[in-house]
Amino acid sequence: MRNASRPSRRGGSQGLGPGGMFRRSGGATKVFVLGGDGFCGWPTSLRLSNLGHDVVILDNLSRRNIDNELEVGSLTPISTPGVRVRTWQELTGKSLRYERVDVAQDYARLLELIVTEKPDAIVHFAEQRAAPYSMKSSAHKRYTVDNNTNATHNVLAAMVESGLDVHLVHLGTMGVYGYGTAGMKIPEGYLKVEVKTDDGRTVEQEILYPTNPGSVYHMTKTLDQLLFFYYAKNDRLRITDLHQGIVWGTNTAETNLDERLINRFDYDGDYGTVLNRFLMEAAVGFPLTVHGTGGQTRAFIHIQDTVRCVELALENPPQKGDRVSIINQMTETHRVRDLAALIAQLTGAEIAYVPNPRKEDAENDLHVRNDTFLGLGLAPTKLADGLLVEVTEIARKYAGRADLSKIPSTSTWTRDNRPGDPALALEREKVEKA
Ligand code: NAD
Ligand code: USQ
Repeated sequence: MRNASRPSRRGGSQGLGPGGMFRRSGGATKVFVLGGDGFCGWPTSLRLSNLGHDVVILDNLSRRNIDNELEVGSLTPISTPGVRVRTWQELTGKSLRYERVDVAQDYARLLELIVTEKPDAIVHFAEQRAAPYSMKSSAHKRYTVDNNTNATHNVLAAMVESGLDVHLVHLGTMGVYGYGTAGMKIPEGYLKVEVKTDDGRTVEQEILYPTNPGSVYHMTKTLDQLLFFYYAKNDRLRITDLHQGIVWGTNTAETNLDERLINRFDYDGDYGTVLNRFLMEAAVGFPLTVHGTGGQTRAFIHIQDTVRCVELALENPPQKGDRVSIINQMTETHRVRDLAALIAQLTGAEIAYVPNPRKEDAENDLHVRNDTFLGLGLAPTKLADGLLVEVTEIARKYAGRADLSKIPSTSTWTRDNRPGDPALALEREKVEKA
C-alpha cells in the first residue's frame, strides 16, 4: 500500500516543490526510466536526477547488442552503464541506479521492482525504435513487434497488479499519424468527428486520430496507443503518450559535463536518423544521402528539448479517470531536401539523390499542433541555434571513429525498393545519361 500520509498528486500543480517539480513529502520523487541507457533515455535520466529525483534506470542493453549484431557503434565514445552511473555520482553526488532488466521478457522482475521501489512515475523509452531495423527481415519484424508490444503491455499490467498509482509517460512517435495532411494541423491525439445517426441527427464525437504507420516499428506505436486507451479506460491508469518527432543533436547540459557521460550518436543506415546522418556525412566527406526526391516533410525536435518535454510531462500528469493525455512533442517541420541543402551550404558537402529504400510518399506536407508544450513553457532549440555546434563539436571531432561502409541504408521496405546507396545513384545517373 502507498504511504497514506503522502499528499495527493492529482490536480497537476498540487504538491509542486522547488523548481516546479513534484516532490514526495520529505524526499524526492522516484522515477523509473525504462530504456534509460539509450539516446533519449540517458540524457533524460541525468536531467531528472539533476532536478533531485531519485532515478532508477531499467535497461536490458539490447541497443548495445544490436550494435554488435550490425557491427557498428555510436559515433561518440559512449561509456558502459557502470562508468556512466559512477561518473555522475562522482561529479554530482546524486543518486542514479541502473538495473539490467528486460521489460518485455522479465515480467516478474519488473513487477517486483515496482512493488518494492514504489515509483511515482515511469518514463518508458524501452522499445526497438528504428524503422529500417524493423524492416530488415521477418525476424526483425517479429522481434520489434514482440519486444515493443510486450514491453508496453508488461508495464501496464504490472502497474495494475501493483495497485499503485503511478504516472506513465511513454515516448510514442509522430509517425502514428502518418505524414499526410487533411487540410488541417494534426491535432494532439484526438479528432472531433461528426457522425450521422440512423435517425438523421448529427452527433459529435472525439476519436483517436486515425493511425497510418509507415513501418513495422511505427505500427508498434499505434498498437501501444490502443493499449493505453484500454488501460486508461478500464483501470483508470494515468498515462501520458508523447508523440515525438525525429530527435536531432547529441548532448544536453548534463551529458556535456564530462566525456564519460557523452550521449550516443547513431549514424548507420539502420539507426541513424536523417539530420544527424547528414551532419555526420558532411563531416566525413560522404555525399548527403537524400532518399528519392527528398520531398518528405518530417517533424523535428532537439535532444535538449526532448528532455525538457519529459520533465514538463511529469510535472503535469493527467488525473485518475482522465483519458490518455496525448501531446505532440516536436518543434519544427522540414523537408528532407531542404535540410540537405542547408547542411551542404554550411559545410560544402555534396548531395546524392539515392533510391528510396522505403515505401513512403515522395512528397508530403505536414502541419502539426504543438500548443501544449509551448503553453507549458518549452522554449524550442531551433536548427539555426544548434547545427554548427553539432558539425564541429561532434561530427567532425569523432569523424575518425566512423565506418563509412555502414552509412548506406540497405534495409528495403518491399522487394521493389532499392538500397539508399550513393553508388546506385551514380549508376542510375550513368544509365540516364547514356
Ligand atoms: P534507443 O534505442 O537509443 O534507446 C532505447 C533503449 O531501450 C535502449 O537502451 C535499449 O537497450 C532499451 N530497451 C529496448 N527494449 C528493451 C526491453 N525490452 N527491456 C529493457 N530495455 C529495453 O532509442 P531512443 O532513440 O532513445 O528512443 C527512445 C524512445 O523514444 C523509443 O521508444 C522511440 O520509439 C522514441 N522516439 C525516438 C525518436 C528518435 O528520433 N530517437 C523519435 C521519436 C520517438
Ligand atoms: N531519409 C533520407 N536519408 C537518410 C535517412 C532518412 O532521406 O539518410 C529520409 C527517410 O526516407 C524519411 C525521413 O528521412 O523520409 C526520416 O527518416 P528517419 O530515419 O530520420 O526517421 P524515422 O524512420 O521516421 O524514425 C525516427 C526515429 C523513430 C521515431 C521517428 C519520429 O528513428 O524512433 O519514431 O523518427 S517520426 O519520423 O516523426 O515518426
